[in-house]
Amino acid sequence: MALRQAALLFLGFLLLPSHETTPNKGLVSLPIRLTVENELSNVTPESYSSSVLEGGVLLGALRRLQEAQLDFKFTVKEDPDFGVFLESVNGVAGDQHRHTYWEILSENSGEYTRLDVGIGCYAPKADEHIVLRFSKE
Ligand code: B12
Repeated sequence: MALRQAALLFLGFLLLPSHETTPNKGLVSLPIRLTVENELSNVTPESYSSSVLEGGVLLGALRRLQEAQLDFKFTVKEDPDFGVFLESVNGVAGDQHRHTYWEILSENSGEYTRLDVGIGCYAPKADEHIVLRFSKE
């Protein structure tokens, strides 16, 4: 009898989904808002909704959005010291010679704060409004 119970227990354990197959299990998904704007042209700002896992980084939210939304795309490049640099958004790329780049801000009650780390390190809070602004240095 004890052997049967042990066998059933073992079988149950085997059938349990592994961490890899359900990586998000138990983790809370936080909604965030994203606006893409261009300080250097008159293009109307685009607004999107995405989500990030609690404690997850902005890069994850951008990837999720890119997968879900055909009209949002971005590219990054790897910096040896600071990690992930946001290179282009919706086909518009920063250019070192023209001193243009994508600035990353957080907006709250009309106040804009420049993030002090890049998209690979910043962990957005629930309902945070992130602004990607094409700017000149
Ligand atoms: C100049 C500068 C910039 C310039 C770089 C272009 C240029 N014309 O050189 C611009 C304005 C584009 C820039 C942007 C940002 N920056 Co900056 N930047 C600097 C600064 C003051 C000097 C870098 C430099 O010239 N080094 C000398 C050259 C010879 O070395 P380098 O290795 O080639 O430098 C490159 C990297 O520093 C890279 N770079 C610059 N900033 C950032 C930020 C991130 C996240 C990454 C991955 C790479 C990166 O660009 C440089 C040129 O290619 C440093 C502070 C410092 N004293 O190092 C901050 C610094 C690197 N930046 C920082 C930040 C946070 C940002 C932004 C995220 C700010 C924002 N909220 O928008 C953005 C990046 C946004 C994005 N698109 O991903 C932080 C990074 C902190 C961190 N741990 O992630 C630093 C350390 C400033 C700080 N807060 O103390 N930055």
